[in-house]
Amino acid sequence: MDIVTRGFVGRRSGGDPRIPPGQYLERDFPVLSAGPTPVVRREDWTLRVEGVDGSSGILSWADLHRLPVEDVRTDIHCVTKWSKLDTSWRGVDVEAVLAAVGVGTQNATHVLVHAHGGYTTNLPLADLRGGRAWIATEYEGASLAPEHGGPARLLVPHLYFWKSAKWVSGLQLLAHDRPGFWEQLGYHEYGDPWREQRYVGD
Ligand SMILES: Nc1nc2c(c(=O)[nH]1)N[C@H]1C(S)=C(S)[C@@H](COP(=O)(O)O)O[C@H]1N2
Ligand SMILES: [Mo]
Repeated sequence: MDIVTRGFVGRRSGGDPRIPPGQYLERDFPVLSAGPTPVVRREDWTLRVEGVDGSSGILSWADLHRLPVEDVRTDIHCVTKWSKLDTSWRGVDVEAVLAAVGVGTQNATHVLVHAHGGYTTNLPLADLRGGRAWIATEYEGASLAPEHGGPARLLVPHLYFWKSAKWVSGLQLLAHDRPGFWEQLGYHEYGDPWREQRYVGD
């Protein structure tokens, strides 16, 4: 029964194998924010990385732009069931950010990501490493719009999009997992769209 249902959804979305189970193809770019769009000027933007031992380092907008930038073409998947294919971004690999701030990652297993406005989300440190996560500052060739997280957001496209914190302000390294905003409200601690990990227990 499960297989029949998924097959049907697959045909409805054009049968594109890049659309995960239960998702549909979206051509617009919906805005999903749990609160108002905070006004964060580039010159005020900072990213604070805090280690398990309390050590910390801060990156300014200028610091971020001294790091190598990458162009990323990727699909994104929101837990509210839209997926968008072939989106293009420009950003800095989180791996390069961690190396630049020089905060030790030993003993860290997870990260609580912080954003201006108070939003948080958690994920394993490993998912921010290995060229799979970026601090994104451009979308489709233009500065990232404020409602989509400008001046800078996290981009972790292999997980549901709620993990990609807009207006990112901090990466807090943790020795134990700790739930973020949606995770405290019953959303999955990991959120793999290919395994439909929408809610706790999925
Ligand atoms: N700071 C912050 N980041 C956030 C959110 C939010 O409410 N606040 N919403 C999340 C959710 S649920 C999704 S689907 C995406 C939406 O990004 P978009 O508005 O650019 O489509 O941002 C994620 N990052
Ligand atoms: Mo979402």
